[in-house]
Amino acid sequence: MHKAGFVNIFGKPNAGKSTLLNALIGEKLAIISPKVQTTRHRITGIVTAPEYQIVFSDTPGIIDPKYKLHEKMMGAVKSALEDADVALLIMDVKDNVAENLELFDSLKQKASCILVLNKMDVLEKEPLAAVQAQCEAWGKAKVVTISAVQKKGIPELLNQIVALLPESEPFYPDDTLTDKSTRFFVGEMIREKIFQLFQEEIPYHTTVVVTQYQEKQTLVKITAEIVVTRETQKAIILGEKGKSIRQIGTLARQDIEKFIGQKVFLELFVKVRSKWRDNETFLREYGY
Ligand code: GDP
Ligand code: K
Ligand code: MG
Repeated sequence: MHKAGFVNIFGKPNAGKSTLLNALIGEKLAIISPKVQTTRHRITGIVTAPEYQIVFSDTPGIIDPKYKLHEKMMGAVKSALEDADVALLIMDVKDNVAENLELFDSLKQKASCILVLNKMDVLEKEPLAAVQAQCEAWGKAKVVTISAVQKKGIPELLNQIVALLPESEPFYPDDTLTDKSTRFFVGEMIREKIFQLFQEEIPYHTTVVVTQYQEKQTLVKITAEIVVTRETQKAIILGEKGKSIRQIGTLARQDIEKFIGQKVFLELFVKVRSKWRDNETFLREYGY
């Protein structure tokens, strides 16, 4: 009997959803940062074994929308809520348990749920046992404790997921890793560097568009635009004598080369589009 299904990851910002997706897939598909709202899309990663296929989706953290981009982000969460066969409800073990359980209750998820307690590496044994007991008492999901960063508890989590999967033929050919394009991941890797290098509002006013992706004989030539909302932000992204944008370029290029397994020539430009986060046309053009 072959099993297959959609397994979607939900939780508060910074619970470790994207880190978990990468740990489950064994590849860095989703970008990670200590900042909230790093993930803006629903990102799919596919695990295929002889007996099963799991189509995982990482989702943006659940928030109250403040601008149109936020609405699109919560739209991605909603679609994932609707098509889940199994929902992974993930929380940081150090976060307020009651608050998380209340959030999970509010999702009114009809699929089978697994409550994933993440970041076990940051808690001592006894407080961790107390959190586990509180979550077991909730009674609405199996509880699995993991460390996504240290890849602890992942095989056990996979076993629990497979046990809940419906009987089905696979949805994708067995060598498929994701449904997003290489261009998409290239843009995300550049965006990740901006989340990691810049403070305060800059990352939240920024998006990245890959405008050229050309495979040459010995390398791939990539051009991308970093879009911001103000001239002052452009100046900060560029940095003194272009120092900051060179740093973004160097770090992003290393990640992209690792991802596609080829040498990369990366050219970056900065563009000001004052209201892109609230403009339907720009949002669509930028892939939201
Ligand atoms: P998301 O917003 O839910 O997608 O969370 P991320 O995957 O982007 O992670 C948010 C932060 O938590 C990052 O700084 C991660 O490195 C960190 N993090 C994720 N998983 C773990 C874990 O198992 N242990 C610890 N100590 N940190 C983690
Ligand atoms: K994050
Ligand atoms: Mg994320």
